[in-house]
Amino acid sequence: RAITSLEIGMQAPERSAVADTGKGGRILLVDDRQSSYERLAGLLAAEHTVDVEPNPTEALFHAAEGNYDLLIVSLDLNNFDGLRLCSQARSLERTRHVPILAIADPENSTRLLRGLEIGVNDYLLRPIDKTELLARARTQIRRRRYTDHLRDNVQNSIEMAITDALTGLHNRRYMESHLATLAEQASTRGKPLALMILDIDYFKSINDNYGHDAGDDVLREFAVRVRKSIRGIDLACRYGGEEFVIVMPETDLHVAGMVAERLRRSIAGEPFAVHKGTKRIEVTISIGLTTLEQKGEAVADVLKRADTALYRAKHDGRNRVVS
Ligand code: GH3
Ligand code: MG
Ligand code: MG
Ligand code: MG
Repeated sequence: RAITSLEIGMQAPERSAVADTGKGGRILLVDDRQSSYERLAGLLAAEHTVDVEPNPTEALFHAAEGNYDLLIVSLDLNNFDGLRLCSQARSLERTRHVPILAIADPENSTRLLRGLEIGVNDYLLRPIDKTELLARARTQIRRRRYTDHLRDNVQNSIEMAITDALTGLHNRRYMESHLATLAEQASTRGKPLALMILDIDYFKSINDNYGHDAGDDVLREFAVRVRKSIRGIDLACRYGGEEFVIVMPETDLHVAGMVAERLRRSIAGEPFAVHKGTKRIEVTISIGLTTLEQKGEAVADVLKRADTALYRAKHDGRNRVVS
């Protein structure tokens, strides 16, 4: 357990309302010389929350678990190579993005050069000047928050581009970009691949009788039941308005038939709550099911075959699975 700044008698500053100043950060200070870390922690505590860890092996663990904005690492450790700690922090997924500020005695300045090569972001030479320490810490923390923010934005954009907003399932574009890959993998590995198209029966009359919002409720609840029926490696997407596609790798026609039938029953067997649960309506679906027939078969042909099976399911009376 790292020693907290509170334990060495300092007040943790507020985090709120200081976001763009680079203040209010969470700092892990790795230093095993007490006189040094007490002074540094004291200076930093004016603007940040500081945890001190004298044991570098422990420090790596805390850095990975602790969600820090900045690591300050002394390269003058008595019992460990601070550079090694920096390079380990750089190679771990959980600490890769945490900036490192290195501190060294002037006689250890060659280590600083090595540190910069392995990804240390900035450094300070002892004796440490308070203003400079705080300024450099703020700069790194600001940069860290900004790049985190950018990374989150990129993540969100990717997520939005591949997700259907109403149901949270994948969208058609994502399915189409992955189906070919899944089919190729199945072909080269000699494994089966099943694909089904599901279409809600008389969905238009649900909209007509209960309103468009009720229709949306049904689509959302339908997606929940789909998710419960499939495995993590299966790919479920909203293919069109009330039409869905499920791709099941390593699944033959027999097993896929059982999954489809279970799904059909999970829809027909339990009425759907709409209008905030004030009304419950019966819903059924029809499913067209097929598998990849030969190696290298075009996915368009597989989809077409599933669609033909779906058409027959509709024609034969709906609420059924046809393969
Ligand atoms: P079938 O049994 O032959 O499938 O009949 P159906 O009424 O389900 O089929 P049809 O394709 O005629 O109607 C689909 C309807 O789905 C028409 C469209 O207005 C509605 N729809 C499409 N997207 C949405 C949506 O996001 N929300 C709602 N509420 N309705 C939608
Ligand atoms: Mg239709
Ligand atoms: Mg329909
Ligand atoms: Mg339809």
